[in-house]
Amino acid sequence: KIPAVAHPSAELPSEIASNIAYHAQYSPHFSSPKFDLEQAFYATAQSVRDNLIQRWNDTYSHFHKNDPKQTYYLSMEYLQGRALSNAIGNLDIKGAYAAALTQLGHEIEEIAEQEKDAALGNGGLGRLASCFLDSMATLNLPAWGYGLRYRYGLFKQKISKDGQEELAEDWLEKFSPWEVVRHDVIFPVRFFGHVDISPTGTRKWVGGDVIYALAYDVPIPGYRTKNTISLRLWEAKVRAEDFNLFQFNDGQHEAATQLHLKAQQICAVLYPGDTTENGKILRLKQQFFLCSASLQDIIARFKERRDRSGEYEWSNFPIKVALQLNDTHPTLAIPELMRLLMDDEGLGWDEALGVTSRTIAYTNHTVLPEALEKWSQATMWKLLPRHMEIIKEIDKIVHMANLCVVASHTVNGVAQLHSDILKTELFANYVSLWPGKFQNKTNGITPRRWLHFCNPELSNIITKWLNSDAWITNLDLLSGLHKFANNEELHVEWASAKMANKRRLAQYVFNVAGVAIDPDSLFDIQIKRIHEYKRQLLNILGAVHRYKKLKDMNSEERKKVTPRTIMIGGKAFATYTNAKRIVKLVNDVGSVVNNDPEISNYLKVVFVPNYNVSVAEILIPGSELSQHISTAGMEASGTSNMKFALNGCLIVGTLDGANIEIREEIGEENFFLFGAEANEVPRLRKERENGLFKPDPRFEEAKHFIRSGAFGSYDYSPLLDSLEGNSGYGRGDYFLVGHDFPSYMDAQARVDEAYKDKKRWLKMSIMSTAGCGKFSSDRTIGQYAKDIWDIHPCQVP
Ligand code: 26R
Repeated sequence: KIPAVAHPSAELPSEIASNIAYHAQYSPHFSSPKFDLEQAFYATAQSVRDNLIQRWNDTYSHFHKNDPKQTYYLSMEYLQGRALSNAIGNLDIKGAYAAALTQLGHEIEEIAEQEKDAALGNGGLGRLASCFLDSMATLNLPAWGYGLRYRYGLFKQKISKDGQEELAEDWLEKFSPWEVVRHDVIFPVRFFGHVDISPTGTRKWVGGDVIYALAYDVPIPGYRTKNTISLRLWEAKVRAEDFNLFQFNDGQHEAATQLHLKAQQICAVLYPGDTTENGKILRLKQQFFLCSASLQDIIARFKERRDRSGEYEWSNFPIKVALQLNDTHPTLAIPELMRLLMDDEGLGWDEALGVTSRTIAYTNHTVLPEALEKWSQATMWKLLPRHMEIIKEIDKIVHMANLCVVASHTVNGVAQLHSDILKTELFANYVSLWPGKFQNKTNGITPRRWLHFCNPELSNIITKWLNSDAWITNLDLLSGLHKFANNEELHVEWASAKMANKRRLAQYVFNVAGVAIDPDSLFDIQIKRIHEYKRQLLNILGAVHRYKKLKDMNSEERKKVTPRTIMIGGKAFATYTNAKRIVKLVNDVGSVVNNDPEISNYLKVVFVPNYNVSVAEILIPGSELSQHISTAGMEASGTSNMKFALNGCLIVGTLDGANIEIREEIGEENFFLFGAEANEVPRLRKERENGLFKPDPRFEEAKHFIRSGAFGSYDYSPLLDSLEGNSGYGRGDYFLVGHDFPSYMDAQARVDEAYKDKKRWLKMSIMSTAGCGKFSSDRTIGQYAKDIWDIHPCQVP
């Protein structure tokens, strides 16, 4: 029997149970009224969503009434992960929901695990956008996210004997309980066509295909505040008028549904392959779709609020609207805003450019040449003829980053070193022109998801020792732990939390990789996109050398070795051949090492499949050492380094990206540093090219061991040759794996020594957490709000 329906924001477990039961009964998503894990998840999520909708509507009304300046964050990627425990946690109602589910015969943890990750992104940039949304909501800032509702998320990674296989990730298979479709929020977006010029000289973009953008909203609750903001995701649609019923009945089914197909393609996947011309056009279509729909929406809201308060002035637009471009992917917002202002609103060029550049700011996330977007003019003239006219007027070639620098008021990098490199290298020519335009905003992470929710054991200990949980929204308070760094009582608690997390992680690894790992061994983790500059190859060569050394020892010598479990996880872009070879190599090394009975007590090498946000939430709390070992100057910031350090994990790393600032904050004695510095890299590359490099014998041994076939018959020579001089596959070891190898091995030896001294290790671990105050995304977003957006909190009472 189903109890009476209670108010959606019920707080009593019995009322919540009744809400959940209501959804299990009346939400028509499943045919039979079972209440198994899956159905219980959907019913629970819908009950939480009801609760959020009230706060969400209140927030929108409050913003609408107060009409503050608002930030719109434009991003092609969001890596939201799971939402249920995050929402319950941010609303601070976990206890009541857990009790309600117990009443209904379920456990909240098990229910939460039913949820599929929303993986509408591929890496750091996407997860940063999601952490930013959490902070914007928590800081009560009038801010929104805009993105695309991809039909399939980032691919699912399967590991077979051939290495990585990609499968479509059907995250919407059984619907998402979080999104709300807004049937009244729909805008036309044009592609192709031509520019008509009237006798008076005004220009109008006409013809081509018109596809509609329909809004799907996802609620983003703040932590311990009523404020709940929106992530608005656009889906591509066609109208009934575009369905040619006559043609269809005439048997021309394809012709009649052509536009439907084009619409479907736009939001099918994130980063469709762009080696073909068709692929490039589709990428540009996606980017323009996001920009055009979002701008129409923003302008509609601006007009609605201006109409209410009297006449609207376009010069007020930048006083009400801040647009942040998450990398160059939404650059087309610049010419689209110009076009809307000039062709639809009748502004002149100078006026339109003034409004545009005062509205838009741009964040750069990479200096890698292959990741800097450049588009062929021919393609752009075809797809967006009017925008090309505008772009040509602003700049001569379609280099997206340059266009952003020219047409924005602020450009920022994402860590101090990266922002410095932008000024001295990538954008050096612009600095003299606009010295005040360039800023640094060191990245951050949300301490809610990345400590409080994913590591409740440690969170409780911190709260107990700080006598308050205020650190959750004021992360600088973690520095209060410094004075307990040598406290033995804290050491016992700290170690036991870590052990609990290690056991959970070991169980997970056994389930997904079938490898039994020892929770008493040192857990060493590297998880991130697989890329040559991130140097997973350095890690695995180090592991191979460690294995070889162990093989050469007798059993007495081995007993003195610190046992290690090396875990590597991450996805390789489907067409990135060397990255896929690295995935296969890690797996092949693991197969041999983990099945070697002599060695198995001292070393395990595990590839953790299908790395994503939820997997990170299990791995990071259980980590003791993590590797952030990019070639100096190449990792713009990195954000998992912050997550690991926050969870008391030590870092072996280079002086790159945010590593530098983390090391500064936690103390150099608590960081295992190695490798060349960014300013040495060009010289070292040159020396390598000129044959002046003398490889360390350990580096030669490790490569030789792989070439000898010790890890199977697969031909790894193309991969290993990339570490050699400039011949054949050789690319002169562009990423300096060879140069940094000896200092990497030395740093790893220091790790082994430090781990033997439990007290010292625990102290370093506590110092890591204590020093992480700076790396809250609340701090980062506070700085964007003040220094770039000029927006202020607008809290729902
Ligand atoms: C369009 C295509 C070429 C493309 C290039 C690069 C698509 C996506 C990317 C992703 C890049 C921009 C990215 O994720 N960068 C990461 O941003 C993080 C957040 O700022 C940084 O921490 C991280 O160092 C950086 O690699």
